[in-house]
Order: sequence, then C-alpha cells, then structure tokens
Amino acid sequence: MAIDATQPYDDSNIFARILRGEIPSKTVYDDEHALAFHDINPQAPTHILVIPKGAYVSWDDFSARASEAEIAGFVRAVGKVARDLGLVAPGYRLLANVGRDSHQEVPHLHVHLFAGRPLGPMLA
Ligand code: D5M
Repeated sequence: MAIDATQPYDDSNIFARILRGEIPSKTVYDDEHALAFHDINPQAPTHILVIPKGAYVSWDDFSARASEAEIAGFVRAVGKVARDLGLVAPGYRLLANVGRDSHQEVPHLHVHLFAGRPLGPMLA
C-alpha cells in the first residue's frame, strides 16, 4: 500500500528493521552512511535498493534534515554500488518513489537501481 510521505518517520518500517539487523537482507554495500541490498521482488536482472542509514522518509525529508556528510555519503554510495557492480558501461537506471502518487510502499528513503537488460524508455 502506498504511504503518505508527509508522515513522521516510523521506525517499525521494514528498512529500519533491516538496518537494525532484525530482518536479513542480501547486502551488496555497507558503510557509515548507506546500506545497499537486493530487492526482494526484482524488476530487472539487477535490482538493488540503496538506503541512507538515517531515519528519513523521502528525498525532501532527507534534503531538509540530513547533514552534508550524510547527503554526500549517500550519493557517493549509490555511485560506488554502480561502479563496483560494473554497471557504468552497460548502463543502469535510478528511481526513487515518494508518496502516494508514485506508490512508495516503504517509508524509508530508498533509491532503486535497475540494470542487467535494456530498460527501455523512461516511464513517467
Ligand atoms: O519500493 C519498495 C521496494 O522494497 C519494493 O521493490 C520491494 C522492496 N522490499 C520490501 N521488503 C523488502 C525486503 N525485506 N528486502 C528487500 N526488499 C524489500 P517502493 O519504492 O517503496 O514502492
């Protein structure tokens, strides 16, 4: 079910539980500011989720409240995952859903990274 991204952060969400180690994930990258793991319901041969370690619901929440170090760390982590997985040459797609109309389901900021096949034109 899509969430209302204006709600306060709910630390019982599934990604908060992954960050606390309460639920396993197939981790591909982990550092001070970010965690990346395989999506449980992949929409492409490679489908990774990259999340900041801090408690942020959305891009706008993150950009308003996160420190410069958190923002830089998260953005660098997304790029590092793409490089480390060898995705730069074939190409990849980043996508972040925010709120009801984009059908965001998990109320912890995440970037989807899709790769591994021609992804076609971008869908609005
Ligand atoms: O996408 C939320 C994404 O989170 C969706 O593609 C499934 C994925 N998901 C949900 N639970 C898990 C677990 N436990 N591990 C890995 N991936 C998971 P959204 O942009 O919010 O619609």
